[in-house]
Parts: sequence; C-alpha cells; structure tokens
Amino acid sequence: MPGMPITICASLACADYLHLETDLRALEAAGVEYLHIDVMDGTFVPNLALGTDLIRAVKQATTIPLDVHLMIERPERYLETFAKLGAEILTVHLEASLHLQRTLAAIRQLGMRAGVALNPATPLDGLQYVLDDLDLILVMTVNPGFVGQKLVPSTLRKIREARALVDAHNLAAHIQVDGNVSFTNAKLMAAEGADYLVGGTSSLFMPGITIADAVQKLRQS
Ligand code: S6P
Ligand code: MG
Repeated sequence: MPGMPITICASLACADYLHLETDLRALEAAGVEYLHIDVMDGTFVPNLALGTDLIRAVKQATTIPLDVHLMIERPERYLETFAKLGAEILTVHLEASLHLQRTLAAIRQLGMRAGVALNPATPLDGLQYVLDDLDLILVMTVNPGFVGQKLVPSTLRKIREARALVDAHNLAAHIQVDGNVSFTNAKLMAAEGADYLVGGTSSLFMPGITIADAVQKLRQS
C-alpha cells in the first residue's frame, strides 16, 4: 500500500550461527526494527529450532526488540517463559491454540503484543471474534517449518483480505508476512497491504550482498 511505513523483521534462523554477533551488529547498524525468532517444536511443524537458552543470550547481546513466532502446539503453556525472555511481540498459531481468545488476552496481560499466525491453508474466518484481542496478523506465505521455500501464491490474496478486514474494523493491527519475502515478492506483498516483512534467506541473508545493502534494498522494494 503506497505510503504505509514498512517494518523489517530479520529472521534469526537465517543468520550465520557461527558469527551471530557480527550479524546482530550489522542488523542494528542497518536499523531493522525487529529480530524475528522462530521457535519450532517438532510436532506442530516437522522441525526443531531456536531454544530458550539461545534467545536469552541473543536478548542480552542486542538492543533490537524480539518478535517471537511460536510454531508449537498449545503455546499457552509457554507465554510466561517468553515474557521473561523479553519478547516484545509474541505470535501463536491459530491452528495450535484451542482457546485462542484466552491465549491472546494472556499475552497482552503479560505486557507483550499479541500476534496470530495462519498457515497458508487456514482461512481468515477464525479471526472474526478475536479482532479486538490481537495486535498483529501473521500471514504465512510458505508452510512453516523451513527456511528457503517458495511462496504459496494464494497467500497474496489472503494478505489483501487481511488488510481489508483490519481496515473495515478500523483496527491498528499490523499485517506481517513470513516466507520467501524476496525483493520482488516484498513489493507484491506490500502492495496487498502487508506492513511487517520478515526477511530471511530470500533477501537479508543472501550470499553476494551485505546485510546493510539488503536491508536498504528491501525497504526500497
Ligand atoms: C518458516 C519460518 C520463517 C523463516 C523465514 C525464512 O517456518 O517461520 O520465519 O525463518 O521465513 O525466510 P526465507 O526467505 O528463507 O523464506
Ligand atoms: Mg517465522
């Protein structure tokens, strides 16, 4: 959407683990707004990633606010854990939390901003009665679980519909996109109404371009 400010969330799972501090400094210098942290339980998604000890160390090492994306079953069990770790945004999957309204209210109660993520196949309908309880809608543009996947094209339409839903209710909620946010796709996603872009191996962490240049290029696109 023209004129809408874009927020960049750098995906920690795509950083260079052996030189994490170097990448964190580069992201800070480039002014990315959030560090996007993927947490995977091996059940909700077929992969395991980013544990609490790593997140604690990263939190101590950087001033970039943390945007935590929980790809875990029954995320309500761990809300306090992530509040204590200093998450600013905590996003749970609609498909993973049975009592979603209670979960979102609890996230806010703990002082974090509440996000809801939807897999590519999940319709927006399930958000209808929790619109007042959320601060961010995460439209997954790939099936969660792995970095380096291809965009699921139908999710572009979902971004547009999510934006229309938020605007129709005059909400301040943000629309985040995650998965294959390349320089080309970012343009399409922003045009459909996404304002929080998660940058991974398709943009910010690519061979042949520095993090500084990639952040600038992503903002421009
Ligand atoms: C996917 C995860 C994402 C990825 C990121 C990877 O399960 O939620 O946050 O880390 O999308 O980016 P890319 O550019 O490799 O798709
Ligand atoms: Mg993610």
